[in-house]
Amino acid sequence: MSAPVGDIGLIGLAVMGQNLILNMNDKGFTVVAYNRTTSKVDDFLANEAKGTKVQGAHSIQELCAKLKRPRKIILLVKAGPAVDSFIQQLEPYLEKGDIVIDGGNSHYPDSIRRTKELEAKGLLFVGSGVSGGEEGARHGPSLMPGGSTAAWPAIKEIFQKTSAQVNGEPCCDWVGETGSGHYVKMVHNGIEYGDMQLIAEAYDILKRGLGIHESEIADIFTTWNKGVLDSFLIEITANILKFNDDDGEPLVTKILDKAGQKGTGKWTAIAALDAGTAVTLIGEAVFARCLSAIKEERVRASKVINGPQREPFRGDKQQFIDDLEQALYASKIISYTQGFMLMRETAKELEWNLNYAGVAGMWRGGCIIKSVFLGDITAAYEKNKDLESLLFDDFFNKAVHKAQPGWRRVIAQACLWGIPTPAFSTALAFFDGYRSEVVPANLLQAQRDYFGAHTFRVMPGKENPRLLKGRDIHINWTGRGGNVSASSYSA
Ligand code: NBP
Repeated sequence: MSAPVGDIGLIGLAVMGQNLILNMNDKGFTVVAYNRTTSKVDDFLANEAKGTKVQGAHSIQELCAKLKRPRKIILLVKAGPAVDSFIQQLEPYLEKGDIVIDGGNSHYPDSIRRTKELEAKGLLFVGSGVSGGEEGARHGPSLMPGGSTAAWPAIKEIFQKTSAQVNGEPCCDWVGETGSGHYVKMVHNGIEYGDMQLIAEAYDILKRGLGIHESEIADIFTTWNKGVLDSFLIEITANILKFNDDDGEPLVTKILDKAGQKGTGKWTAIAALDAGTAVTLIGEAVFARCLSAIKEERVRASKVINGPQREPFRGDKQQFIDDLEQALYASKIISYTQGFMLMRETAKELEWNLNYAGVAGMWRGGCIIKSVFLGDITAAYEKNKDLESLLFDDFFNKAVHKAQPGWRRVIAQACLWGIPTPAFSTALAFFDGYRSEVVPANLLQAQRDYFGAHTFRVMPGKENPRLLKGRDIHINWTGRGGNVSASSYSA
């Protein structure tokens, strides 16, 4: 057999796989393509890949034989058992130091497991987030690789050349250990849910609150896209709002208000609950989709439950629109603050050394949440890699302070109108909770001790012989209960 020529192999010739192969080919790499249904290999070579350097393989053995060492093989197949099945099929043909990369939307616990299993066999595993859909895969996605750290030098050039570039910098860097690449991709998807929900709430306020027509709202979004909100999602929102149906009506007004979801936002919300981190905005964004999904019930409710009489807006309209821009910006800062808090908490628990500046950099281009704003997050973490929260960074601290008055006015007005703003409101509630030295959890602790003898700790400075510092204290609140505290029952 002739000497191996392939720089990298790719399994899975559906939309993502085919486009990523053509992208890697454009960047000068020789890719060997394989698919379970092997007729798709021939179709691909005869059509989309015609005239390129792409090689085909009709068996796993042939694929492995055609690759230079260490072998690098990307799987772009349906997440789940198909990934494990291919890893199993590959193993007999791989050698020590070869690298298996899963570029699908796998759940991070699977990537943690796969890294451990392959490393135990002398192989390397990378779980890489790939974002940007078909377009990104073809012209430059955001790539978020993590897993066996020893694999990075071998795949770095291919990954960084294939990814999107912003100001000459690749939207790809090493994320960290084991499942961290897929973890970061999951948080990215959750943040995408949050960004989309915030934009939808701004649209609702402009439409139902101020009574502005879609074409004019499109102009507002176009203006916002030139400022701090400059991002792909704001840009496409303006385009969507301008798009009319054949009768001249904005097409968006004819789309059923029932949102779907594939579950990655839900994964993020569940991960946040598991980590005990208040990622409230993504949670609300997921719940807003759930509420949208019960359309028929909402229609029935709308007939029997009244809200406030919606008064026409009598204030300064342009000022309110500027306030709304600031509300959107501040809420977005909170959402990213929460997302990074979650990654930090999980990294601590799983002992990952996450590259936070790199994570924000990877999201700057090639993906749905790409924005100028992410450059500011990169700068914040470059200044201080151990930043506790974005709100401690000077730039973001000033930004939320500036946005605060308008943010509050918008939410207050939306409440008076009866227009729901779950994402805006939860962001402000988090902000007010986060900046509160004292929250009413003292009363919660008292209640827990009263009904369940769960004990509490004394507030610094309030100690006395009954309330001793550093002790779990139980009080006999009623004089009827005993003095024994609980160790298992919790509420
Ligand atoms: P699909 O997710 O539709 O997967 C199609 C590929 O999986 C085909 O190669 C198919 O082989 C293979 N496959 C299936 Br389906 N079941 C299999 C099994 N049991 N054993 C072996 N192979 C199996 O493709 P995609 O939309 O290109 O996405 C690929 C991955 O990238 C997925 O994990 C997806 O979640 C992720 N992703 C997709 C996007 C996007 O915008 N589409 C974006 C980012 C990430 P066959 O041809 O023989 O049926």
